[in-house]
Amino acid sequence: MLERTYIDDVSTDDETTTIAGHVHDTRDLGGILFVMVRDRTGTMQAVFKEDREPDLFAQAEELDRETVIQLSGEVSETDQAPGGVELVPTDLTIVSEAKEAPTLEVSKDVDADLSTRLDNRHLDVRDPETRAVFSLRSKAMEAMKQWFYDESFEEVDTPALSTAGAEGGADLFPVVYYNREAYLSQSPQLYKQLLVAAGFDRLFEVGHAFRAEEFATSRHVSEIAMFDVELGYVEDHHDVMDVQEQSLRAAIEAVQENAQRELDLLDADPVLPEEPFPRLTFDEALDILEEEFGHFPDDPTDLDTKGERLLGEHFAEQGHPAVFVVGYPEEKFYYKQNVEGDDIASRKFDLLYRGEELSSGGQREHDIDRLIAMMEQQGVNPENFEFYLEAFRYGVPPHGGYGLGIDRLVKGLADLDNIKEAILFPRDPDRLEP
Ligand code: ATP
Ligand code: AMO
Repeated sequence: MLERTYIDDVSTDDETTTIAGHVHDTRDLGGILFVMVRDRTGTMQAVFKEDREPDLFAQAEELDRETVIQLSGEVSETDQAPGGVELVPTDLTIVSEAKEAPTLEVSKDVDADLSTRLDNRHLDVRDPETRAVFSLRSKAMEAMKQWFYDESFEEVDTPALSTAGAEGGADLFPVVYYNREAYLSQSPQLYKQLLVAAGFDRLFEVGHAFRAEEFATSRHVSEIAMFDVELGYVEDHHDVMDVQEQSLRAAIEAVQENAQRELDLLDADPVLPEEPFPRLTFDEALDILEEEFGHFPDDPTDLDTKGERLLGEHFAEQGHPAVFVVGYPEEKFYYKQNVEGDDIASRKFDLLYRGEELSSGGQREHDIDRLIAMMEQQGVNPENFEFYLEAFRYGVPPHGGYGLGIDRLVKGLADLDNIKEAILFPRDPDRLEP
């Protein structure tokens, strides 16, 4: 490996150090040249003085932005450098020269529109603010996964190619699979349940789900990073919400602890109150929308985008960015519905975070007769789901789970306007590259 210390790890206690990274920017004051070097942890100023090191100065004067260099020298404390430290180099190595000026500004505060940024994503992610989104994302996912490992969940991998869609027949991407048609997975839903039926008990999967939806919103994409969870032996959907709430808290706390630099760069502050997330029924949600806002969703069996936003505003005022809405009517066949004694239509919940749906989940129907009846009622042909139903002919623990949109989570944590900013190479109906 090339010798180097990450910029974030350089301290004034070090007399000398070696850093490596891209030339972020240069400033020539005549006889004194400042070179900002950028690595994935931050930027650091290096100062070259003509009278002290004329050869080195001449070499540094030739540096183009985005050239990769390695610098060794003395670490010096100064109020005048961003970060309070600067490097006085004694050695400069050009590792890889930038052959052209970047077509997208990396170092200047020039806002390109999102589409241009995404077209030039390899340059766009060089921008420290954009880069911070992905370092935040990695830290959030690390913490989230760790919570599940600590709670004795196992990580699984289910196929991305299959013959049936879990979320209904529409919105599937067909692919040519040898001599027949297959589909990209919309959700690992059916496999999660098969595994819990088989005794896996507590599992999670970080995977991709594909939805061929026509959309033009700031919170939909065609390829979604999904954090899926399933657990057995639940009493009801509240056990599932507990897991969702606790793991989200752990992820957000870890981000606040370990990603302060990223949050500062993004000017984001994802706080959660100590009190539990409110859990309101679907009917209560509709009542709030009607009474507080005079709003009636067009489809009375679902919350619309505006309804979610208004509920978000309502609860944000009470200090709650995260709210569960429980008991949506007319849901997919796999949710437990019409349970005797329940005052809700189903045991399905959505978690709204900052006024947008972040996850959906609930308790599943584990009785095969009720499951088949539910499929028939919803116009789903049970014969197409034989591989799934088969598992329910043997013992199946009561179970539940949820799917959380990782991209939406990052959008919320980093306070981004558009979900695509949270994805390195997003896919939408008009974008299949880069
Ligand atoms: P599902 O309801 O299938 O779980 P989802 O997880 O994609 O869908 P959202 O998209 O957040 O959830 O659905 C909530 C609301 O978002 C919908 O009631 C609708 O108002 C809006 N919405 C959903 N899909 C689209 C779309 N393709 N274009 C515009 N708005 C949409
Ligand atoms: P659902 O279809 O609600 O549930 O998806 C779960 C979560 O995935 C995210 N999401 C999306 N994000 C971006 N673009 C999209 N087009 C998109 N569609 C969904 C959302 C959503 O809350 N099988 C169930 C989960 C379960 O019950 O376990 C499912 O897939 O954040």
